[in-house]
Amino acid sequence: MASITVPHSLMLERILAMEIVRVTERAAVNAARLRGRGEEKAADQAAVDAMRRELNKLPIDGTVVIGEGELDEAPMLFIGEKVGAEGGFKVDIAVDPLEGTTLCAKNMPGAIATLAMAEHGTLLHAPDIYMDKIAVGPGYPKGVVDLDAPADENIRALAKAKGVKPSAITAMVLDRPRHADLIAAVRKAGASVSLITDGDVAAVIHTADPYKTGIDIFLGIGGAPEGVLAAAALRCIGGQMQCRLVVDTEERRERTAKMGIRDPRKKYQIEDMVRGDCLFAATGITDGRMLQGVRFGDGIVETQTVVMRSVTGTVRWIKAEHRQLDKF
Ligand code: VTB
Repeated sequence: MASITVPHSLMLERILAMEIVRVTERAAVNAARLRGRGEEKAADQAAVDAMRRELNKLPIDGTVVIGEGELDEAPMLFIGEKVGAEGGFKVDIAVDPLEGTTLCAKNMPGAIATLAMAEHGTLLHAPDIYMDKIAVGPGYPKGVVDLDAPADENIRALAKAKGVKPSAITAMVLDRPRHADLIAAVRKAGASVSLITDGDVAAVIHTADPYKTGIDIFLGIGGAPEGVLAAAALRCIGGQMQCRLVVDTEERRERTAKMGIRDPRKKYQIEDMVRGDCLFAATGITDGRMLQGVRFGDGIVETQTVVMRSVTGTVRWIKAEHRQLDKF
């Protein structure tokens, strides 16, 4: 019989790609039970509890590097927390058990449970501050858009590279007063702006498939932890992303330094935020452009998850019917 030699670490990583689906599924189901109740904290806690429980069943020696905050402010899945069953594969984990707490509390589209996993020491330890971001999908020449270029220039460059007029480009931007000038500039360049109230991890991922999502580019300032998660997804599916932390106060400078970041003005590329191969998973909590939310049926709970693996670039859309969620 022919034997195939696959390194142990690669086999484990391949198995984990399926295992992490269970983690985001459980977090999504728990949060979904609290959809529309106006209780952001309770829904977040429910997602955190489930995610932590499931992570602790995995054969990993994991460290949370992007999590719910520092130890003193987050009781669970805090930055630096160890997760996983003993003696496993050494990994770093970025989690956002409930990305879009407000979306879930108001039962609005786009809340997801998400995580990324990578070899130990390869994920950027981003503080929970703002990050300026620009992202486009795969297939464009490298450097087609630039974080430091004016928005109208980026729109024109992207349109040219896509072979369309700027009017055929749609930019997704978080609906915040801080983006007033940015939104005006994008519109002035002729492009359309699709505003979202929350959920910029999914927004960045949308750029990878403009035909399906209608989104060509993500622009603007969102959370830094969300930036690292989105970078992990783009590392798997392709695309370009540039980011820079917004370190505008002394307090933020200190927190950034505490994370081991020496140059707070650094312009990050995807490879700086996710330095090796990674896994990414997200499960829908409420219905969104990308994922269907959790459906509670008669004895069946349905979830939809996307899971990606950078080693092969495989993207799986997993629709699951859970019949006995309370069993191990
Ligand atoms: C964004 C958004 C997230 O935080 O990253 C945002 O995509 C940034 O913070 O869903 P502000 O709300 O202060 O603008 C979230 O809303 C998550 O909290």
